[in-house]
Amino acid sequence: TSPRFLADYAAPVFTINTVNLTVNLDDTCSQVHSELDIERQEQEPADLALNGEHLILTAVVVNNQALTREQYQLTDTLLIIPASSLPQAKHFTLQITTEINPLENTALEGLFKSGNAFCTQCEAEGFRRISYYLDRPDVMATFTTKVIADKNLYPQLLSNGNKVDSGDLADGKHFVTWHDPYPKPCYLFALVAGDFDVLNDSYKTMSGRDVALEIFVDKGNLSKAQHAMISLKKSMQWDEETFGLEYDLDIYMIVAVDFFNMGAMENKGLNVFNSKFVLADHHCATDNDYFNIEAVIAHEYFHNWTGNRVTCRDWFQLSLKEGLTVFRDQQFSADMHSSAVTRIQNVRVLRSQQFAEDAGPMAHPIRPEKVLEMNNFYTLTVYEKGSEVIRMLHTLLGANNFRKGMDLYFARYDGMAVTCDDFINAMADASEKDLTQFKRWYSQSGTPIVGVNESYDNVTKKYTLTLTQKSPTSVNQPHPQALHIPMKIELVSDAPNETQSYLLELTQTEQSWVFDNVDSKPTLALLADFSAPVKLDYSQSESDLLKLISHANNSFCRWDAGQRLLMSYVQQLTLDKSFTLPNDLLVAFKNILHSDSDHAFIAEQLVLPSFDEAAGLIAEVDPIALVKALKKLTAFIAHGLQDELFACYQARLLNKELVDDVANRALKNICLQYLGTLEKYQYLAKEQYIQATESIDNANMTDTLAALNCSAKYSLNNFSSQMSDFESRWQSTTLVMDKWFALMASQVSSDIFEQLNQLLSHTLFTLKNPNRARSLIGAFAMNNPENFHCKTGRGYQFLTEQVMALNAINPQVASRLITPLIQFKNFAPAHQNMMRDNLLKIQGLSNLSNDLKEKLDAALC
Ligand code: BAL
Ligand code: ZN
Repeated sequence: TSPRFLADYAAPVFTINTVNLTVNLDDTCSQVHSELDIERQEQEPADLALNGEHLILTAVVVNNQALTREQYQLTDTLLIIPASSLPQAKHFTLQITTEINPLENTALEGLFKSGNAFCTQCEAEGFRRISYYLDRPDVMATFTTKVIADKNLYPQLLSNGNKVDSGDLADGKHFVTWHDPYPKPCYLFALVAGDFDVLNDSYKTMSGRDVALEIFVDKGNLSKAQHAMISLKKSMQWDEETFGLEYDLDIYMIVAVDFFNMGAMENKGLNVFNSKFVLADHHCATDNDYFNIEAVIAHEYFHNWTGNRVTCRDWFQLSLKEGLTVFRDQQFSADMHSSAVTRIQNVRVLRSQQFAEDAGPMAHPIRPEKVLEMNNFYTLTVYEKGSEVIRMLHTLLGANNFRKGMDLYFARYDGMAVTCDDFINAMADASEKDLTQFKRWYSQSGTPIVGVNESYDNVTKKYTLTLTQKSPTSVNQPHPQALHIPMKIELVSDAPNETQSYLLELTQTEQSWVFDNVDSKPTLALLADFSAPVKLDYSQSESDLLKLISHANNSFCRWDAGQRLLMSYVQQLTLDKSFTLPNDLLVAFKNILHSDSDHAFIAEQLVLPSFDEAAGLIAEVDPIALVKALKKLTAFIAHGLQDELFACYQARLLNKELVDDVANRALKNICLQYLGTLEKYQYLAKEQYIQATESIDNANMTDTLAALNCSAKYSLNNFSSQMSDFESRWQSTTLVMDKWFALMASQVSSDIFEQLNQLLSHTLFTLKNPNRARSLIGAFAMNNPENFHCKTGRGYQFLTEQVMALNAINPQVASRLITPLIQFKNFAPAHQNMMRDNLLKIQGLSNLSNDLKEKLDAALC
C-alpha cells in the first residue's frame, strides 16, 4: 500500500443513502448481508470500488441480478464493479454477502469477540472488515441493522439508533432490528451481542424529552457502573448549559468490554468502552481512575454533536472532531473539579508526551497531510495539541464569541461532513475576527519556541517587552511561517494589587510592546493558563522564579515557575554531578507546603518534572544521568524537609475528615513519595499498604497503589510480599490485575528481566488483551526509565521482542508501544545506537504491518 495525501482529496463518485444490514453472528463464520441504495454523483460511467479486507465474498447482486465472478474484480482491499456491470440510472441497489471470523480477529478492528461478547470497532477503517463498503467519512447513510444470534448465549443484541423489531427464530436463535434515523458514516456503526448486567436510568433533556440511559457491564459488575452513570448525566447537563446542545435519540447505551484498542468509541447511540473507563468502586479504582472515567464518558457523549452530527470530510480532518471534543471534555472537567489543577494536568501530558511526539520522527501538523495507516494518527498531536489550538481560539475570541462561533458551526453544518477550515471560517464569521494567519496552526508541525527580551527604563517608567517566535524546520517544513500566538502575561509588581494582566497577540517573528507608567521593574509571568502550546527560551533568574511562585496571580504561572526552577536544577544535576542544590529551594517548598492554597494544588506544586519532560529539554541526554539527577533532587527535598513532609503526611493519615478527601490523599501520597527515599520513613509505605488494604471501612485503591508505587520505586523489601498479597486478593478482577502487572514492571530491580520473563508466562498474561499488554510492556518502557534505559540494552531488546510478537497479533497496539524506541534521538549516542539497532531488527520482519512500517520508515530514514 502507498500513502494517501490530503491534497488528493476528491468528492465521492458514488454515495450510499440507506444501508440494510443483517448480521448472523457466529464465532468463526458470521454472515453479513448488506443491501445498499447507491446514488451516482456523476453522469459519466465510472467503476464502483468498495473497500473490503479480510472478507470472504459469497454474493454480489445489482438491482436484484446476481453478478457472475467475471463481472467484478477482487483485490486484497477492494471489490471493483466495473462500469460495464452497473446500470446507468442515478439510483440502483447493491446487495453483498460476506463471511467473517470474529474469533480470529485479534487486531480488534471490525467485528470481534471480547470475552464472551461480540462487539465492533469501526473507526477509522474497521467497517471494511465487516462488509464491502464506501468506507470514507463523507459517505453518510441511514442504517437499519438486524442482529441474529443464539438467544441463550446472547440475550442482548444491540446496534445504533432505536429498537424497531425483535422476535424468536428457529434453532434457539433470536433477532433484534435497530434503526438509526441520523445519516452517518460507517465508522460510527456499532453492533454488540452478549449477556450483560444493565444499569438503567433516564435523563430529561432541556426540552423535556425523556432519554433512556443504559450501561451494559459483565455480570456481577453492576455496582461498579454507578459512577459512569452519574458522569453521563453530568455531561448531558453540562452540554445543555454550556453549548445549548441536547441529546437527540430516545436511548443512549454504553457497553463496557475488556478487549479494546482505544479508550472508548462514540458510535451513534451505542458507545463501546474499554471497561477501564467505566468500572469503578473505591476498593478497586483510584481517584485518578474516577477522574478519567468521568472525562472519557463526557468525551464520548460530547462527540454526539462534535463528531457525529457534524463529522469529518476525510480522515486528515480528524482534529476537527477530536481536538474540539478534547477541549470540551477538558472544560467540563475543569468545571467539575479544581480548574487550576485540571489545567496543570492537561499541560503535563502535553509537555511530557506531545512535545516529544512533535520533536520526533512522526511529527505532524494537527491536520496531517500524508498518511499510510490512519490508526497511527490518533495521536497526542491531533488530540491534545488539537485541543490547545481550539483553546487558543477560545482565548483570542473570548467565551461569548466562541459560543457564537459554535452556534454558527452547527447552524451551517449539522448533518454534514466538513473540514477544519469550515470550522475556523464559522468562528471567524461569528466573531468578525481575521483568523487567516491562525489557520497556520493546522498545517505546521513542531513546538514553536518563544524568545523573550525585556527592558525597563527607570526614568520614563516604560517597560518594553520583545517576543520572538521560531517554529522548527524539517524536511517536510523547510520554511515555517510565523504563527498567531495568544500570549497571556502578567507584569508582577512588588506592590500589592498592582500586578497587571494582558493578552498579547504575537503574530510576527519579532514583536515589541511598550507598557507605560510602570512604577518599578516588574517580574514577567508568561503563558498564564498556558495560553499557547509553545516552549519558552527565557532563563529567568532564580529570584524571579521564586517571586513568581509566591506572587503571580495566575495559579498556572505560580505552578509553572516552580516547575521551571526545578527543571533548571534537574538540568544542572544531569550535566554536572557535583552541582549543589541551594537551600532556597527548601525554603520555597516549605512555603508551598504551608501555603493556604487548596491541597490538590499544593500536591501538584510538589510533583517534580517527569523523566520524559526533562528528557525533552536536554539535548541527547544520558538517561542514566537523568534518572540519577531526579533521584538526587527528590532525596535533597526529602532530607531537607523531612519533618514538614512527615507532619503533613501524619495530619492526613490521622484526621478522618482529611483521609476521605481526594485532594488530601494526593497531598499525603506525594509526601509519601518523598519520605520513601529516607530509610527512616520507609516503614510508612509498608504500613500504608496494610492500612489501605485491610481496613474494612477505608480500604482504598489510591492509597494502596501509592504505597506500592513507593515500594517499587525505592526497591523496599516489603514490595514482593505485598505484591503477592495483592495478587491473591485481586486475581479475579481484571482491571486491578492490570495495575498489578504495571507495578511489577515498574519496579526498580536488579533482576527485572528475569521477573519480566516470568510475568510473560504468568497464567493471566496475554498479548491478545491490549490493556494487559500495555500494563506490562508499556509500563516497563514508560514508567521504569532506570531499567528500560539500562546500559546493556536489555530494556530495548525486551520491548523489541514484544513489539515483534504484537506485530502479528495487534498492529495498533504494537505501533503505540514502539513510541519510546523511535524517539531515540533524544538520548546520548551510545543509547541511540542500541535503540536504532533494535528498530532495524523490527523493520526486517517479513510480515511488517503498515502501522509499524510507517513509523520505522520515518525514524530510520
Ligand atoms: N473516536 C475515537 C475515540 C475517541 O476519540 O473518542
Ligand atoms: Zn474522541
